Amino acid sequence: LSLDAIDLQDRCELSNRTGMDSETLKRAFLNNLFYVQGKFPALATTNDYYMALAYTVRDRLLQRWINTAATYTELGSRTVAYFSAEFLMGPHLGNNLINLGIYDQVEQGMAELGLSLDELQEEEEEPGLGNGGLGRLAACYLDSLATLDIPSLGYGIRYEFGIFDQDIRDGWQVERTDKWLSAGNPWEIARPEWSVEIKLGGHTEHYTDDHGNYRSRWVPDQVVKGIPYDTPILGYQTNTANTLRLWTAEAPESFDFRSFNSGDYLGAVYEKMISENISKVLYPNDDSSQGKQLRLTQQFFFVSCSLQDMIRILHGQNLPLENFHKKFAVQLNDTHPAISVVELMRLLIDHHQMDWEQAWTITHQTFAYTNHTLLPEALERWPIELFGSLLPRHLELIYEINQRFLDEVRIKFPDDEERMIRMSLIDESGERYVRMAHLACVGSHAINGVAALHTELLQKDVLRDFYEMYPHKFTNKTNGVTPRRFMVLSNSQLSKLITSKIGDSWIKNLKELQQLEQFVDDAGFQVEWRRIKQHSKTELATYIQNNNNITVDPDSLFDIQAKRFHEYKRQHLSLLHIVTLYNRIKANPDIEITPRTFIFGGKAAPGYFMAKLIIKLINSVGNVVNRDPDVRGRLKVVFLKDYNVKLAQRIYPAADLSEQISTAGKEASGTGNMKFALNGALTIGTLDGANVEIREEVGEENFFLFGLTTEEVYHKRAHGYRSRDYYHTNAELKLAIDRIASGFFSQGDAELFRPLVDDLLNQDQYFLFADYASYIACQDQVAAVYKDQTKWTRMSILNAARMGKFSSDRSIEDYCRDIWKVEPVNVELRQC
Ligand code: B1H
Repeated sequence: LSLDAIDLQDRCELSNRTGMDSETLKRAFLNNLFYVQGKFPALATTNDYYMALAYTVRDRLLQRWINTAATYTELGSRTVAYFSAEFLMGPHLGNNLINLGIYDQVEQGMAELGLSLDELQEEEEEPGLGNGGLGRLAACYLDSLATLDIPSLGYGIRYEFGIFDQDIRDGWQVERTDKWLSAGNPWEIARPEWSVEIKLGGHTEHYTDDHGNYRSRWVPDQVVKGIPYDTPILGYQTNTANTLRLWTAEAPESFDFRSFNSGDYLGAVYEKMISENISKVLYPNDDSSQGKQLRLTQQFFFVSCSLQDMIRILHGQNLPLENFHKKFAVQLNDTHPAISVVELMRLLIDHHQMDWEQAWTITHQTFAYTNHTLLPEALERWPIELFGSLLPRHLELIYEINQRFLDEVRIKFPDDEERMIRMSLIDESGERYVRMAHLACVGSHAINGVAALHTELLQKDVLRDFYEMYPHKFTNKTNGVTPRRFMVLSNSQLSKLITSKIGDSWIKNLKELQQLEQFVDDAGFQVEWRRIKQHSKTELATYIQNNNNITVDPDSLFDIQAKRFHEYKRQHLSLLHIVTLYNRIKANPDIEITPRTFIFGGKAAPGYFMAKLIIKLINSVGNVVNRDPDVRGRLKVVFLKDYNVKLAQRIYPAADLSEQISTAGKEASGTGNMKFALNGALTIGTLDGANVEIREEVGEENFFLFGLTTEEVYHKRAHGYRSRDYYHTNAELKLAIDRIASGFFSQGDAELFRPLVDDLLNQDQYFLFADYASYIACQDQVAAVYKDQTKWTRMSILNAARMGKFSSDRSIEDYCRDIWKVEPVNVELRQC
């Protein structure tokens, strides 16, 4: 017997590892239960069954994965590398079943074995390697890249602890570590043979080489090893399976040896521990940067691993280094991987003896930068001291890049010293900092925002100087979401209804949803649409009963805000609405009111006091409102703990109303807004982020708009905004604030919420008071429309039907065409 003695195809069939019919799948599943889990049914746990099924699915992925890799290697295909510190993938099992096209077979097969596929999916610990929108966007983009057959790699960090698990105790958020790997991860394969070494710290040396050239080298004082773990990313109804490659940090063996020989055993173990800290934990801040050395180390670690890996791939395909930018298009997901620009320069110049000009041409043609935020606190800057002590060679290179860049600025804008100071890669206004956004702009050939309004504001404001310098680099790329996970998988009933009417090609071409418009006045279709929404609401109601022990009425309006907690997102504006409705009932218990269930979900950064206080206030208000007999169950307030991808998939289908109420000019895009509307929720929202485009698409008559515009916010801020004036002139607002301040919701404790109340009365930097009246009036209108179920259903159908633009497939097509210049590559199944 030799390796190629048996025909490869025979080998697959013999081993039952590729067949997709229900009988073969069942047999493979039982095989895996025996040979992988070492269990038989009498002793098997739910986790054993989950693992057996996961391996059954993985075998089917591997066949496609190997074919994909073989195809790309042979063709030397141009490849997108998506660099991101976060990938918020969500559970893999269900999504892979959908993309393989075997969900229904497997569900049936499991049922025949007496198992519930839902329960097995519930068993999967999701990889929460991201905070919120930015990480989830990266995951949606990987799905779309594979679905569109674009050769691509996701590069990031395999955090041992992802985003913390959230518990609620006495109404407060409590964090628990996320041990997502503890039951093993059947979806990844370690590739220790492709490990790379990373240098850190130390100093630089300068010398003249044999050819008389002036050269530099980096003498580090620490070396760590990066080990890649690969996860296949299968596209929908295609053979393309791309790779998500995440790096784990370990101490190199050689390092242990050195200390061993010197007898310092404990020292060696300590070094090992320090090295392994690098990929230990995800920083849990969304939309704000923490200037910690470990964070910069993480960024440099995964970027250097990835670039070295790409050079290995290039060499493996016998391509010269000069072709780096032809082989690879690298997208920088915000500035977290922006150090790439300098690291690639260093690798080309110091390791591969390239001259500066050529290295720079390759580098800036390789990278493109996506900005995700306008918030000043999220713009990354590193103190020069810290930066230089960790990356001494990179600091030298940054000075050089900066000098050449400022020379360019001087030529384009002579005698404009102010501009040079503003644009420098180094902030010298006080303590000196490296400005990562400036580095990303200078080192990239393309710069984009994530919604039309956001890109416009970047050009007018945050990156204005760079826009004036390089107008050709700027484009908008409005975010999108994958309809596979957020419709087909999570809302199967609605998906099946849609498919029964217009066929299933909308799943790959979301614009086709528009065809639903022909059924908008079809009474039978409306009934079905409503029945499915009602079904999803009932399921969520059961979840709430089980998890919160609160009974909610599925006939009430489900008003949902699910996203990270941040003052700019204004969860507390919704709270002011709740308290206002409650006050109306207390003043007049028989008042006519549309029954509502207010549902909140989301995590606060552990160090963000105000966000945590808002969570506490929601729970405190809920405790009072939910129990007050005067309310007669017409209002319910629910905080769903531990909002994550899994829970999001339950929530979107059950929403009637989607709260997208950030202060205008603050939310770069939002993507939850898209998932809600796609699932037939109506939006109440401000003219912020992608809300603007959603409203344009669904029609202003199908969108509940309120609040100040960005310009009005700017204007008010510039002319001295005084929130207290609104408090004194709006009686309902005053009553709501007074109730909170009085301790009414905190058992008489008037201190508890004082920081929040004081901030609103004295600062209110997010303009809640200025938007309050408009918000309440808009909510009253929502309540009135909801009473007309036919009208509401019509609006709901039109929302879903007009969401085609917001598929991540459309976003990815835009990136491919305008930025990456990359074409699809068809993968055929040849072998396994
Ligand atoms: C977004 C972040 C972010 N913008 C820093 N910025 C982080 C910044 O760990 N950090 O240091 C983590 C995340 N996240 C979000 O990106 C925007 O707020 C959303 O509006 C947008 O939809 C999303 C995707 O573009």
